[in-house]
Amino acid sequence: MSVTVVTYGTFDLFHVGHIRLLKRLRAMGDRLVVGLSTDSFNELKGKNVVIPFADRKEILLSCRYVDDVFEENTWEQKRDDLIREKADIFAIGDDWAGKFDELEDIVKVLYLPRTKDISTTELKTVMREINEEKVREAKNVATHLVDLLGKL
Ligand code: C2G
Repeated sequence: MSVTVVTYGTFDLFHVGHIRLLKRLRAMGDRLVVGLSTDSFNELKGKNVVIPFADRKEILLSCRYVDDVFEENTWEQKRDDLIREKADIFAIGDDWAGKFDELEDIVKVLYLPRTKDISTTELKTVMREINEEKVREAKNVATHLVDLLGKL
């Protein structure tokens, strides 16, 4: 009797928090299928994704824990997806705790602890800070050059 697990997410800037969740989900069954948020659905979710859907899908399909990926375009499609995929378990990070309990009549619903100290948002912040530092350095160099030229 094979056990299919289904989860959903954006998985932007793929990081260790994502991989640890997928690893745990895959260990719960024999097949893990991911509903991957499309770029348009991310706009609905209020998320500015860095990596486009096609690349995020390719990355997930390259992950040893993921067996298949389908598009997540709406909030309302989960029930149909779970039936189509013959899911036994719906599982997602506990930042969603309680949000999908209405699916309990067709699948086991689980909320797993998130990995601490890593998120796409934090990665974006670090990248922005690195970029701002580079801009400051470039401005300092430019100012120094102007000073030098002024002395010629
Ligand atoms: N996650 C995690 N630890 C982190 C970051 C993320 O366990 N440090 C988990 C999230 O809890 C989620 C999955 O990784 O289960 C994907 O995270 P996101 O891409 O942020 O997914 P989200 O935008 O929450 O999409 O309809 C459901 C939504 O599509 C879920």
